[in-house]
Amino acid sequence: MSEQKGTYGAENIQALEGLEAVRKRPGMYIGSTDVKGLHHLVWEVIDNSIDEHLAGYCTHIEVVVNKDGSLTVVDNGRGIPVGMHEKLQKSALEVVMTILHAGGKFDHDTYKVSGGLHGVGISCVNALSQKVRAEVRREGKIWRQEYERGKPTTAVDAIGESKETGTIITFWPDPEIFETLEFKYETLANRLRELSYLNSGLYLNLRDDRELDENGNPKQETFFSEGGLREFVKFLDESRTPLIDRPIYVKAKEDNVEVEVALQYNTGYQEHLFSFVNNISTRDGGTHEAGFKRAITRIFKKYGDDSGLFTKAKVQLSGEDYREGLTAVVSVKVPEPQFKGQTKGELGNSEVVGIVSQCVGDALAIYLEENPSDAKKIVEKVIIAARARDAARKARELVQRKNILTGGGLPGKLADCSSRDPKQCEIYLVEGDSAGGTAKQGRDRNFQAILPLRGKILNVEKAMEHRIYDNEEIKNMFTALGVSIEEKEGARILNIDKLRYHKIVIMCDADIDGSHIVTLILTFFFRYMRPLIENGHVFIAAPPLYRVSKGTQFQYCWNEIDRQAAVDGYTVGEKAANIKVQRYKGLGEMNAEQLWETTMDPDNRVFRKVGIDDAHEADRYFSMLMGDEVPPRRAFIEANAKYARVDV
Ligand code: 0RA
Repeated sequence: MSEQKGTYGAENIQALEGLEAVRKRPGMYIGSTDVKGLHHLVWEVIDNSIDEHLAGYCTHIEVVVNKDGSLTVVDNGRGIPVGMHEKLQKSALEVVMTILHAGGKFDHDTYKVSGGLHGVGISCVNALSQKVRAEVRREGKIWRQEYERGKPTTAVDAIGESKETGTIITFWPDPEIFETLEFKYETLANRLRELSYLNSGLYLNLRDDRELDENGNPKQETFFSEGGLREFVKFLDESRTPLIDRPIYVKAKEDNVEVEVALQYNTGYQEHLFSFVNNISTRDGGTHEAGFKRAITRIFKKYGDDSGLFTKAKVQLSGEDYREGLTAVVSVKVPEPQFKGQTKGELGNSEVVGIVSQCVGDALAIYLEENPSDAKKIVEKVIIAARARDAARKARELVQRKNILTGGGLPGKLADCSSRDPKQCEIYLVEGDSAGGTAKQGRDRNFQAILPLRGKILNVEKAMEHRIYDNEEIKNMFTALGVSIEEKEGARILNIDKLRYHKIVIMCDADIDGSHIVTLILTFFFRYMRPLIENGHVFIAAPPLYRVSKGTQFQYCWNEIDRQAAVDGYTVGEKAANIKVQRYKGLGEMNAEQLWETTMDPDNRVFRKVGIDDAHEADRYFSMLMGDEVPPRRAFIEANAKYARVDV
């Protein structure tokens, strides 16, 4: 624990606005009222506890999902102040809980770095909950107050004595506000894991009391990291082969900006860069990422030039080449972060570029000095990357030029649709020529195109880029979709201006092999056509698993529960006679009409929309699935549930 920082009492908290606004426009404060918004409430409460940790007063945080659907966050921080707020003549606890923006960020002694994107204050959680209970251990006592939809229903009562300090917040999210009230264990676990890496030394415990195992114990996990970002990078690269023994680690502070970075090179070809500002993921990067990239290029370029390795290699280098096979996490703590961009996922503070570049550059230079063999390995890899990029560009240009020469000809295997309005058009990427044939017969040719893909497409996670453009199936996808890769200042950009179909549907068998092919195709999209996923163009078709029939009546079923219900429905009295349950293993078992009815007809079909909800989780999964190690892959495919089911 750090030194005592002068106590922060009730007088530091100012009042700003009321809570009605939050209930009227919840989206403005927490983004949305869906499952994402629901979890935003949790992040908000945890952020406050994390602030206590950052201030040096909190070592343990526990999150409990309660049986009754409420959620509790317990911390051993200082406890929310309970003294009288002079101006408002109310307990500070009541002020913090019921007045918007009345956090603790009002004088400059209080160094609050968490929040930022969240940062709407715990009062928002109160406003959007049908009930909240706050329990504070402080000044020798246990204090409690309760609220309903943001309004106190009790006084701040002293209900007992305690020598400890800390805060316990329990909230029941309001069904009038949220579309769903169900907290997701995996979502909570992923965030707590991330927070443990970002805040080394902090214990984060998660317990789910809704579900008990066969011994009657709740599901629970503790997240704790001694090594912080170093361990984060190892976790991300779990299924890759490292180039150097251990991650390079940087920690420094300049002008009140804390910079922490860990980086590792692996034998692969992808760049995996994750950045955070005040513990919040910045998906779209920003000035801290820019500073990091600048340092990487500057330091390795100098090393390559000074050592003569670059002159000898005679290659043109670009910034990207320095980051091939690089996995890095950049975490900065900035006192007053400015978030930019539509989703506020980008850091805007311009002073941060120079600070990060300087801190990382200095540390890297020393590292390379002290570890010359690592330096050489990395620079040699950079040279290989530059050569490969050159080869990839040539291969790509060849494919793209050929297209132009043949009049932009579409692949011979494509059965195109007649509509030319991309908004209405759909393309089905179908595994195998035989299922492709059935789909061609079954489709509505006005707006549905079929592109059969032969067997397993290339595993792009393991292949070098130029090999990808040699692959027939991949070339077909580029030309059929009408998208192309362009290079701007050394960076590859996917041009989707001429996208020919706004729905791209992956249609594979509903078995393990089928889901393997789905993941292969998705890996390809994730790596090379990510904007199509980001813009919501990619879907996975879900063929039914069963056809339950009795006489001329029949029903398609997508899961076990429906199958059972269908069988029950056809069971007269105790008699289940003449009920036939057909299990569909592959698309090939359906005729054209059945395929249309169940999987392609917009009125009946079920699609899963592919999204990048949690970029680095997805990234890790893809690497795990397609990387060097096999065992984690199967487990994932079998548990495969990363994609939300939607009806389209
Ligand atoms: C305002 C001021 C101080 C702490 C907090 C709020 C606080 C809020 C939460 C929410 C969950 N856990 C929390 N822990 C603390 C500073 C207190 C001081 O100076 O003693």
